[in-house]
Amino acid sequence: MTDNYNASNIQVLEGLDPVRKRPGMYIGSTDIRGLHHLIWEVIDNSIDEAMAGYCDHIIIKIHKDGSCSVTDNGRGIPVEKHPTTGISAVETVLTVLHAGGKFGGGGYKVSGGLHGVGVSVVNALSVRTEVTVERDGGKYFVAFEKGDPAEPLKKIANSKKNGTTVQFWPDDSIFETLNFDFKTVKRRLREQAYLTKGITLSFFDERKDQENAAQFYFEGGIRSFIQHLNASKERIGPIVAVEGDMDDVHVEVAMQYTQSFRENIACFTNNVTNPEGGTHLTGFSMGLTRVMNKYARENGLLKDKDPNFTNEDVKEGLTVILSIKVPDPQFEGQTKGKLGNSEVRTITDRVFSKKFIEFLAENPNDAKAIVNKCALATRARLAARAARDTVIRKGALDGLTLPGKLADCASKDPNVSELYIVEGDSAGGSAKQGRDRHTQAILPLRGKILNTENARLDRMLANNEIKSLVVALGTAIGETFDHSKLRYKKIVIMTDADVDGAHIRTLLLTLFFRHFKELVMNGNIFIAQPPLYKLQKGKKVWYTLTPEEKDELVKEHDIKGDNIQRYKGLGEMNPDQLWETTMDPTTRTMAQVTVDDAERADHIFKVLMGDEVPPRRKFIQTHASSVKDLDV
Ligand code: 0RA
Repeated sequence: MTDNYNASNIQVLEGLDPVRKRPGMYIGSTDIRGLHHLIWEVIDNSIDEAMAGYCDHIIIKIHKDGSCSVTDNGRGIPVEKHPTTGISAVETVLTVLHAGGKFGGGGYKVSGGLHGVGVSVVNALSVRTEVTVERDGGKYFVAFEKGDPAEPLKKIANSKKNGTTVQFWPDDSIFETLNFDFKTVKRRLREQAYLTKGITLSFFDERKDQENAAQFYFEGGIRSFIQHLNASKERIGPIVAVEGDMDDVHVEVAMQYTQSFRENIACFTNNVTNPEGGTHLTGFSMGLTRVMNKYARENGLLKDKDPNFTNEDVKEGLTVILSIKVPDPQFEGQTKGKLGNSEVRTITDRVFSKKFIEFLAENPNDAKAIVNKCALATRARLAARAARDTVIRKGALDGLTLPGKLADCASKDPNVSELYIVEGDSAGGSAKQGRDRHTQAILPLRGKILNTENARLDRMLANNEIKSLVVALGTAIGETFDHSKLRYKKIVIMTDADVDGAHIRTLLLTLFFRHFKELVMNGNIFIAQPPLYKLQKGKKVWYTLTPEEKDELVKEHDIKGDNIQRYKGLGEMNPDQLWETTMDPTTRTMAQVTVDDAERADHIFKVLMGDEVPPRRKFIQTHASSVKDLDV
């Protein structure tokens, strides 16, 4: 136990007013994602307590009244008075921005980093927050409203236990929705349970009639995570799991090769995902490539004439969980999704390489299987490059010749330019006439495009629809991809609101996700939302996106049958209508495509693009796409 850790370790920084004024600054947004951020924040605090070794069970409840509570069996937040503020430590932690055990040293060795805005932010954004602490032989209670003290801390009972419960009621004047999503929370808890070996996470959703509950405990930690991720794949060799410490940094890696073409690497720092990787990933990749080449050469598996494996070759088909714990994480990148600590590169490389070399030496048969897989990747890469070079030599990707059917915009400034990818020639025609020629380019696609889920580059570039798109984007593709050459800041997928349209949209999303992931990560991809209905009464016209909206308007304005038109496709709209309803930047609604979670996206794309038809159909019908609504 850390006896010398008490109320004086908690530093005082700032009040809570700014949080209610600009919630987005603290939790990203006030939509469903921001709402979930509140739960993550509270859970992260308990997980921190678990990582510090004081807690092994966390119970998360969504209550009937929409509130959420998180209970842990940790030490309990200290309840004695704080020397500078004169209020208790628990009240300080809840009412002062950035106050918490993590700040000021001497507290936890590591903490969640990105999400570490502090539980005070949750308090500020909730109409009520109640905290119950059990420690020092007592049970204590304190309550807040919108971040302000409501009921002072008092002892309410004796207790021999230790632990903390935080229950909060999110503020409906701040959040667009208060409806926590069972599946989102469950997915997060599963992930956290994998990352924190030996912890039990219990989840109860009491809102529904039928009980919704889940419990996670993984003895194997990230090794179990790999097992889960590779469950439906053809595996090569066993799961390799290594772990070690260096200079206060703890490194854990679990990995396994599969027959797939793709790499699937998830990185975490202090249990927070780093979708954009960072120095730990660089260190791991460098170590992996170097060790593989050395082993293959020393054991005659690579001959003198053979070129070295590239980084890409050794990662093909590899599933990896890379999880590190570092005392002072620095995050970079637009979305703070990338670890920046430079010392972590060498540390990850050394810790991983040392253990991986031992594994190869002790398991020669597995080593051979893995090296053979890499050699196969090299051959495939060289063949694909040769094929692509031929394609390029024939002028296919000649950046200078934009495809004939592209109606480009006049502006050459990517920041104001938009590319509309439109299903079918007739809709393409309407879009060309209706658009703002200065900023909007139109690329009509004929029919279905190639499914790129499992296609190699050479085959993709042999497909005319894809080739046109790649040339229009300007970024090139594969190794030569260059985001700075993107010709349009917004790329808008505009397809019909029927099953065929959904299919084409999915094929395009697969293409972007698999081969232009940076565009998705950067928020360049959008989905147009053409209306389903046109209603008319006298001179008044309404367009609606959903049947529900239509029904409401029909009732409200007493509109009779003849004046309701249902659009079956974009082609039915004349150019003016298409402009007015779907393309006019001042009135249109578009959905921005985001990748929330690489694992989830990987799964979704597998379901959508794999060979099994029933799950795909069901998915398309229920979700349409993984998008977030956004007025642009
Ligand atoms: C600071 C110091 C100590 C515990 C905590 C914070 C703590 C915070 C949370 C938030 C949720 N659950 C928590 N559990 C513990 C402990 C100081 C000591 O006992 O020496």
